[in-house]
Amino acid sequence: MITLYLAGPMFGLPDASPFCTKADVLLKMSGLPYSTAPADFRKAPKGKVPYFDDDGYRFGDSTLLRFHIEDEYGIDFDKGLTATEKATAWAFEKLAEDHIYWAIVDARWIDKANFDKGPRRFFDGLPAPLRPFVLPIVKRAVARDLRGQGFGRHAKEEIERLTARTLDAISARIGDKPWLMGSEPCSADASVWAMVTGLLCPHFETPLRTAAERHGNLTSYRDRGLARWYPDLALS
Ligand SMILES: N[C@@H](CCC(=O)N[C@@H](CS)C(=O)NCC(=O)O)C(=O)O
Repeated sequence: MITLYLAGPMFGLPDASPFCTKADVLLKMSGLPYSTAPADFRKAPKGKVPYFDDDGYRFGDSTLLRFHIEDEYGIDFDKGLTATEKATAWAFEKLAEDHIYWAIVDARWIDKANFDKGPRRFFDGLPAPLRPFVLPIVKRAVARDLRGQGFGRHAKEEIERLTARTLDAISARIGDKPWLMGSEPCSADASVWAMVTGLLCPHFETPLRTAAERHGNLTSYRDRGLARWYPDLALS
């Protein structure tokens, strides 16, 4: 049986990490039995969350989880999609992961007010005397990753413009359909939904959250996924 190692629910979200949410949604979509456990970064095969164990086979990366479920359990997340539709779904998934994810990281880690009510809480479990040493190290590592990805080199307005264009594209792709590619969720919805829901999180004030809220079909997409996968979660 698969065990999914997660960051855990926080900020009114299914998980503090959109990639953990994506993995959890993929497993819910698969219908396979699975269990969840708190992640320990020191044990993460790739130093990131989520990571997984399937009867002793440990691996990391949410997309590799999808491949593992498809290969080992014969589940087709994209059943009924044409090759062109699958290509479109894949491109939207990777677009969300390259733009929305990093816009979330920027908004939560670099903006001081959001950091104080958000990621700073990840360190609450550390002994207080250690926090002044550990926090700056981790913040520097996140800023370095943002720079490596590219968003960390942009002005705020540039990040907002790039990501707003991505939100426009996702909104246009969904249109008046319930899901990205049609009447049922496909593999890409696990990721796009997790990213959109993370960006729309009411706990954080960001211009991009406001931009996303202007798209009525993105907020109803968020609500549709919550009702389907997390009916007990009150987003606050
Ligand atoms: N490609 C990975 C990305 C996972 C990822 O970036 N996870 C973040 C949390 S949302 C993380 O563990 N960051 C810690 C780090 O980069 O050191 C996946 O799809 O699982």
